[in-house]
Amino acid sequence: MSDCDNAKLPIVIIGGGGHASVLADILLQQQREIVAIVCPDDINQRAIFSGITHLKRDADISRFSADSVSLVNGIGLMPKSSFRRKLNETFLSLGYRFETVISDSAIVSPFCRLEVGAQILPMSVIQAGATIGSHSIINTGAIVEHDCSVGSYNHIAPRATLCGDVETETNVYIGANATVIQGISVGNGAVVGAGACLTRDLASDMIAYPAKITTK
Ligand code: JB3
Repeated sequence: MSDCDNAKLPIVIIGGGGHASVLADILLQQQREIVAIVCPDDINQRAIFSGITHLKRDADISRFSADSVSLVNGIGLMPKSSFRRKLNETFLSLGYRFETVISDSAIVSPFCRLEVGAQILPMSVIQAGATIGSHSIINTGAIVEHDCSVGSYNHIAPRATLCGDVETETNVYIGANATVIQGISVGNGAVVGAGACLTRDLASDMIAYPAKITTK
């Protein structure tokens, strides 16, 4: 099912905002050791991080050797943003590995494939035959139906639904509560707006907006 190795290394989380807090919550419930949160800003207002060492610079990650920790990128991927990917590529080039995070409440078919660094958040569903590309986020309550192929560095936002056989390329953003009907392809860097219903293929870098509802 997963490309991740099962060595339970201590975790370093990059980022200290909302997405990082959700990932920390999943990992702490799974009794994983989080040895540091790396974030330039104050994290004291988030109780979930209390007691965890706070490092302020990404360069501080080098205090841990690449083979002694597993990294979790806690910076969320927003439309057209490449920051999350750049950070990953920097640390991958230094020999670090990224943890595949799977919430205990997600429903993940044993017949799907999760590539390394994927983040599968609470109550999401990944059905048989689906593939989730490396470093993609399947956010809370999202549904990836049978035989979908989600590319790398995607964000499938909360409660979005990919019906069967949908294919997304790299760096795709599917907004909250959007629906992509069966068999549709979504190109690199494309965005499906929150609440939209995509019924035809979407080319690279295009944006699909939700239909406007007009009332008299
Ligand atoms: O849609 C949902 C459910 N969640 C969104 C998530 C996927 O993406 C959420 O609503 C946010 O819009 C976004 O969450 P994220 O990335 O956690 O955003 P924010 O809460 O603004 O936190 C960003 C964190 O990254 C902050 O703690 C920043 O200090 C930190 N940060 C910024 N630049 C950095 C850097 N951290 C590191 N390590 N290095 C940086 O260069």
